[in-house]
Amino acid sequence: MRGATVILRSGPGAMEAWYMDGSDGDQREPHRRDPDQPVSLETLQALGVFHWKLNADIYEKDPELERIRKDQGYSYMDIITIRKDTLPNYEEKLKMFFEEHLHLDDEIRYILDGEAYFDVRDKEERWIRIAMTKGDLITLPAGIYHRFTLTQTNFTKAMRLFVGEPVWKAYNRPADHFDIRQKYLLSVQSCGAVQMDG
Ligand code: KMT
Ligand code: NI
Repeated sequence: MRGATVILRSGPGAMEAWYMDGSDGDQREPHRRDPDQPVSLETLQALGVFHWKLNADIYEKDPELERIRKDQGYSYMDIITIRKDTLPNYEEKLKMFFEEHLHLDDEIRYILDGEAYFDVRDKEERWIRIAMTKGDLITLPAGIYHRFTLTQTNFTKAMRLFVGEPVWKAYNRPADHFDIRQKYLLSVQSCGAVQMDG
């Protein structure tokens, strides 16, 4: 059961998320609204987005990570370092990652170093920016529209996890004809939780 082991955290050190302003300009900037409009972990959960905070310093033999991988069936993992001098076709890949897209499977990423933003669409199509720093593990459900960018530090090292043989194929929006997209929409509709920060 995916949500069963989620630990809700608040206060300093918690993963932060906020509604984005609509401005153009550098995708690596925070794009917070003025005044700031934070988004809670509960709101993210209602969208099917789950989060764990782990100790990335011990990722190579972390019993908590092992337990999550076992519980969730994340049999596959690799590590991607996104930085100009280490990633082949860096510019092209970053451009691709920032195109609004979905996958037919969950996207699971664990930030081992550096930082990154994952943007997800909420039910009203607004962009929520999720600020990921070292130790944040996130799961985006299959069928959710999202995108990825580096921050102004231009560096992240991330573990990619997957259930079984990985499929990285991204379908750029519009991709509403996929069953998984319709299934996703139904799954968020049935969550009738009251949102305090929407
Ligand atoms: C995706 O599909 O959005 C990505 O793989 C993002 C980059 S991996 C840290
Ligand atoms: Ni993706």
